[in-house]
Formats: sequence, structure tokens, C-alpha cells
Amino acid sequence: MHSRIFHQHPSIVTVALGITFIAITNDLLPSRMGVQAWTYNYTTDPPLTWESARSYCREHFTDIVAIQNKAEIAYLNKELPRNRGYYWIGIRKVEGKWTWVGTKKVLTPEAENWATGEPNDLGDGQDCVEIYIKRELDMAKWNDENCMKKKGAICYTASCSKESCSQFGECVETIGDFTCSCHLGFEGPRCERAVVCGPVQSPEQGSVDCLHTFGENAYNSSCQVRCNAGFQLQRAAQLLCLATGQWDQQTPSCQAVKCPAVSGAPGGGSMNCSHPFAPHSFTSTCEFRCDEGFLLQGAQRTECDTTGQWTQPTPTCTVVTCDPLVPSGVDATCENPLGASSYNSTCSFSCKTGHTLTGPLRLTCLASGTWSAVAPVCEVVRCGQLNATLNGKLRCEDPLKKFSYSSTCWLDCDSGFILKGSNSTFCSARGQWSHALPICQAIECPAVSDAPTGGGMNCSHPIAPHSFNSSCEFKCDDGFLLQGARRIDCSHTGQWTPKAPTCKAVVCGPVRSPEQGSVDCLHTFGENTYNSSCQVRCNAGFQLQGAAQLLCLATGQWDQQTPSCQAVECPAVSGAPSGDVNCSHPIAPYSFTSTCEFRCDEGFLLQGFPRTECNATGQWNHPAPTCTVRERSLGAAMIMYTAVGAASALGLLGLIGLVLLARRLAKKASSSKDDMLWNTGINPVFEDR
Ligand SMILES: *[C@@H]1O[C@H](CO)[C@@H](O)[C@H](O)[C@H]1NC(C)=O
Ligand SMILES: *[C@@H]1O[C@H](CO)[C@@H](O)[C@H](O)[C@H]1NC(C)=O
Ligand SMILES: *[C@@H]1O[C@H](CO)[C@@H](O)[C@H](O)[C@H]1NC(C)=O
Ligand SMILES: *[C@@H]1O[C@H](CO)[C@@H](O)[C@H](O)[C@H]1NC(C)=O
Ligand SMILES: *[C@@H]1O[C@H](CO)[C@@H](O)[C@H](O)[C@H]1NC(C)=O
Ligand SMILES: *[C@@H]1O[C@H](CO)[C@@H](O)[C@H](O)[C@H]1NC(C)=O
Ligand SMILES: *[C@@H]1O[C@H](CO)[C@@H](O)[C@H](O)[C@H]1NC(C)=O
Ligand SMILES: CC(=O)N[C@H]1CO[C@H](CO)[C@@H](O)[C@@H]1O
Repeated sequence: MHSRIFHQHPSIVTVALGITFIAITNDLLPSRMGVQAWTYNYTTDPPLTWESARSYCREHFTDIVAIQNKAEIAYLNKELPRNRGYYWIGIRKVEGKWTWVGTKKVLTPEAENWATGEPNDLGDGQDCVEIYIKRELDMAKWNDENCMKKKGAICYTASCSKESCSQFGECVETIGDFTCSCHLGFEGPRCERAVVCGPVQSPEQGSVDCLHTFGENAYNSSCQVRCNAGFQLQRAAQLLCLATGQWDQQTPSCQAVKCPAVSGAPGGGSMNCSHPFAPHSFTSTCEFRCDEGFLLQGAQRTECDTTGQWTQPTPTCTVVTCDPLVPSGVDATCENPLGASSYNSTCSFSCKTGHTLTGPLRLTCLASGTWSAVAPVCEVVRCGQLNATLNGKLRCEDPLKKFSYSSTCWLDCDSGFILKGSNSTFCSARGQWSHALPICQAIECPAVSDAPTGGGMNCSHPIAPHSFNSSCEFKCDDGFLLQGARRIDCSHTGQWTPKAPTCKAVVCGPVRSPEQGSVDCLHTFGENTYNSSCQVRCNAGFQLQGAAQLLCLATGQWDQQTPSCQAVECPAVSGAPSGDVNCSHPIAPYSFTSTCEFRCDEGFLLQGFPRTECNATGQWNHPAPTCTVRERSLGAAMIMYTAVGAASALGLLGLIGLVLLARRLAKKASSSKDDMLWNTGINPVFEDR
């Protein structure tokens, strides 16, 4: 029992060193003195094996010696006599480990006192330990030895008894005495009292509940500290009274249960917290408020409850938002310091090319969640209204709005009209048409300048001179015939349809030359056509029967038949009395080229030329001859001849001739002597015709 304390508490043993060695005996019969002290005894005779040595010690003393410290070793080495085989001590090998047999404790390295090179376990069974008392080499050191070897035994006698110390101490042998080595937490000569720590003060907001093992608030008393609801111990709740008379820790305090720190005012807001006990702890309350432009989401007030939870989650301040702008055709550039379409967002607006902004240039999202004004709109720039011009149709493409920026218009001219000017116009971003609207001009036909010869025309130009829809009507004068259409129109292609007509003079046809004649014509409008005139002429000896001039009429007829040429006539010739005549008529009786030959009867004498011919002038070239009685009176003969001649003339001509003859005769009768001569009937009578 003592060795345990010795080895565990070397300091205590050091105190024991001062105690004097009471008795050492080398007697074979050691005896117990009854002295209350620890004493050593030894025996060297007879030498004993280790087991025998132990048995001897246990029989006569308390046990084989247990070495407690170096001083003890020195003491033994000094007091014990040298023995040839040295002495056994109370250490042996148990289950392979060096063990103090008295206490069954394993030898600890700090207590080892081996001689150089030991333990060497030479041979079998060096399982016991001897001490080299008074050996020159390795004096007082230990050596392992075979337990069967025989050596001296060192024994001891304990001084302690059961009553020496209380149950809370160990009786420690000292050389010649004992002492009570108190268990921790105990004190007093017999270790009979527990060390007192003193009462534990209840913490604020808490209570203490103790359990006392050895005495009121003494060693091993334990106190449980408890806190009221909403408070908690900052450390372990259990206090233990230590052997030192101190509580193992300060009395813990009860601290208000902590709630998670409210990290700060929620974004865009502020809070006001009150902390009756500790920051953000039981009963702390926080109130929240949001800045302008922010809305509180959640409870306005929260309190830290007994469980360390806030009764309400921390609210947030969410930024007020405005309805997103839906700009139609407006270019918006927004600055969103707090988020899209949110409080303090500002948007500036502009329009695309060709549009003008109506409304504010800038909008701000107010704290009320509305925009500072109504959103602007972009309106397309308008160009003036275009009106279709005459004779054309306006066609527009309006990508945006009618007659607005980017509109393009074309003029499609009606059939028969062509565009004059730009065929398209574009509405510019400045609201102006790029080009003036063109006009549709009637397609022109070549001018029909003059009326055709022999005719006239009447043109109408409903649109423009000699242009589409112009028409001309033609009429030919008398004696002319229309060749072609009466009316022509200027078509949409710029052509007269059909072609312009002509007036052609009416044709009378050629005039045939009469026999023994010729024709000589003069043409005004064409060969033998209207207004041509022809002169007919007869050869010498012939004379026209009818008018000499022919005119081609508007009817296409000559104004008369072609006249004929007839031979010139001479007066008929009758045979002289007492004679006869023989005429030949190559052309006609008594006409040009007719010849007459005269003959007188017998007894009569031809007075004149026997032959006469009708010449071109209708004259006989010789007067008719007469037949005279030879020697007969000229007057008788002449009367006779005249009577005969008058009778024959009467017969030929009838009444008219007779009258004429009578007038002539009457005339002759009132005329000169020459006529009287004729009346004497010298010349043949030529009948008038
Ligand atoms: C201290 O007390 C506890 C019971 O509270 C007990 O189990 C323990 O053994 C005691 N300690 C001592 C050294 O007596
Ligand atoms: C916080 O409390 C103080 C004092 O009661 C008061 O003046 C202040 O206006 C409060 N602030 C808020 C945000 O509630
Ligand atoms: C909102 O804008 C106003 C004026 O510019 C400024 O004073 C204020 O600080 C802004 N608020 C926030 C939350 O940004
Ligand atoms: C087109 O016609 C409208 C109404 O008839 C008139 O007001 C407008 O001035 C005209 N535009 C042009 C370019 O002539
Ligand atoms: C307009 O005129 C241009 C050239 O002058 C031509 O290329 C284009 O085809 C015309 N467009 C129409 C629709 O007539
Ligand atoms: C032309 O018109 C005038 C008056 O209407 C008329 O007198 C004349 O005969 C017409 N001429 C022709 C060739 O149609
Ligand atoms: C051209 O003449 C036709 C037939 O007379 C008529 O129907 C049409 O309207 C005229 N066109 C123009 C552009 O005058
Ligand atoms: C039992 C016994 O022999 N004890 C002896 C131990 O040594 C002392 C001193 O020499 C003797 O007095 C004892 O009798």
C-alpha cells in the first residue's frame, strides 16, 4: 500500500527521508517490535531463492522490500552488510513485465535503477531482481537474476494500521513512521475532512441546485446552475468542487438567449432596436422602417423570444417599382440605380429617324410607384397628302403610315398617257416629298399638218393637240374620192389608226381620138381625171361635128361625147343642060376630095373646065362648065338654061329652096348689072345647103 503512494508521489517520500532508521538486524529470527514505524530487516543465512525470500519476509515481517526512491536505496546500501550473493528485492517478471509484487504495479521507467546492461535476461528464468548492495561496480543497482538462485532477503515491516488514516487517506510508511497521505479533496491529520469550496451564489436570472457527496459545498460537491426561461448559461452548467477547495469554474452567469443578430437595417431602410438585456437577445425588439421609395415586406416589429428566435423574420425593404415602360417605337435609355423600372429609375427617350417625340424627354419612377409623367410616343413624320393627278392613279407603299416617313408613291398613268417627271417620290424624315408628283401627259401622235389635196379635215383634240384621243375626220371635195378611212384616231401607242386617208381625183378615162382628128388634153389632178380638159381637132378637109372641148366631170364622165370629124362639103353639082356630069365621092357625096367630070351633048360646046374637085375649104376648084350650041344666040340659051336650072332646083329643094331662090332673085333684080349678068345664066347654079 505504501509503495503505491511512494511511487506516485515521490515528493511525499522525500519528506519521509528525514525519519531515522530505527533498527537493522542481521538476526536469523527477525521479530516484530510493535513500534508504529516502518523498519527494514534482512537475512543472509541461509541464502534463499526469491520465492523463499518472499515467504520468509511475509512470515516474519510485512513483505519483501519495495524500493521507493534513491534515498532509500542509498540508505539500504549504507546500512546493509555486503553479502556474497547480494539480496533479492520485491520486483519480478509477471506476464513479461517487471512488477512490484507488493502492489502488483508495473515498474515505471522513472523508478528503474538497473545496473549497466541490465536487465539482460541471460539464460532462462532471470525473472527476479537483486540489488548489488555494496558492490564495487554498479553499486546499489539492480540486476535480473534467475529466481532459483539463493541470495539474501531484504524485508520490511509496515508501520501503518487500519486505523492510522481515515478512509480518505493512504497510510504512507516512512522510515520508522507513517503519515496519512490524503486523497485529493481531503485534509486533516487523518484525512478525515473534505476540502470545502464554499457556497455557490445563484446567478442573476438563474438558480443553483447542489449535490453534496462529502459535505456541504465540499470536495466532490456538484452544483447544477439553471437559468430562467429566455436565459442560458454561458458555460457548462455543472460546477464541481475540486480537491483544491475551489469550484472547477466560476459560477456561470445566465445570459439572455441570443437571437441571430439582425445584421442591419434591411436594404433601403433602417431599424430601431431596444435591448433590455443584451444586444439581440431575449426581449430585444426591433422596429423597421423603409426609406422613401421602398416598401416593407414583412412585419414591422420583431421580438427575440425565449428560444432565441425572432418572432418575425427580418423584413426586407423592396424598392418600389413602376410599371415597365412599353415604349412603342420609342428608344428609351434608362438608368436604373435600384433596378429596372424601379424607384429613381430615369429613362430618356428618343425617336428613330423620321419620327418626332410627343411627350416628355425624361421620366422618373417616383416613390409612389408611378412614372413622373405619361410616357411619350414617337409619331411618324407626315408628308403632305398627295392627290392623284389627272389621268393617273396614285399607288403608295406606306411601311409606317399613309403619306408618312418612308412612304413611297408612284403614279401609274392611264393607258395613252406617259409620265412626265420622276416616277416615284419618297417621304423624307423631314416630312418632305423627295420629288414633285409627276404629271401624266397624253401620248402624242405625229401632227397631221395639212389636209389632203382635194379634201379637208376637221380634227378634235379633247386632251392635247395631236395626242391620245385626238381624232380627225376627212372629207374629199367634189371630184375626189376618199382613199382610206374617213376618221383616224390617235391611239394610246402614239400612232394614228388607221393611216391618214388621201383624196383621189375621179377618173374619166382616156378620150379616143376621132378619125381624121386628134385630141390634146390638159390635166389638173391626173391623167384624164376630174377637171382634165381635152381639145379635139380635125385634119384639113374635115370639120368637127360638135364642140371641140371635153371636160372631165366630178361624176367621172366627160361632159360630152367625143365629137367626130366630117369631111367638108361642096355644093352638089348637076349636069349642065345638054350635057351630063359624072362624080366620084371617096369620102362623102360632094365632099372634100369628091371630083366631078362634065360632058356636053353633041352639038354643044363645053364652056369651062371639064373637071372640078371639092377642096378642103368646101369649094370646087373650078366652076361647073356650060354646054353651048354652036352659033346659037347666047341670050336664048341663057334663058333656057336658067329655066331648066330653076326647075331642077325646085325639085331638089322643095319649098324652102324656092323661097330662097325667089328672095335671091328679087335681090338680084334690085342689084347691079353684074347680077344681071349672072341672071343671064352663064354659070351653073350651085345649090345652097
Ligand atoms: C464524487 O461523487 C460522485 C457522485 O456524485 C461519485 O461517483 C464519485 O465517486 C465521488 N468521487 C470521490 C472521489 O469520492
Ligand atoms: C428610433 O427610436 C428613437 C427614439 O425612440 C426615435 O427617435 C427614432 O425616430 C426611431 N427611429 C426609427 C427608425 O424608428
Ligand atoms: C433618389 O434620387 C434622389 C434624387 O436624385 C436622391 O437624393 C436619392 O438619394 C435617391 N435615392 C436612392 C435610394 O438612391
Ligand atoms: C389634296 O387634296 C386635299 C383635299 O382634297 C387638299 O386639302 C390638299 O391640299 C391636296 N394636296 C395637294 C398637294 O394638292
Ligand atoms: C422609275 O424610273 C426608274 C428610272 O428612271 C426605273 O428604273 C424604274 O423601274 C421606274 N419605276 C417604276 C415603278 O416605274
Ligand atoms: C368641219 O367643221 C365645220 C364646222 O362644224 C364644217 O362646216 C365643215 O364642213 C367640216 N369640215 C369637214 C372636212 O368635216
Ligand atoms: C378617250 O376616248 C374614249 C372614247 O371616246 C373615252 O371613253 C375616254 O374617256 C377618253 N379618254 C380620255 C382620257 O379622255
Ligand atoms: C522479528 C524480528 O526479528 N525483528 C527484529 C528486527 O530487527 C530489530 C533490530 O535489530 C530487532 O530488534 C527485532 O527484533
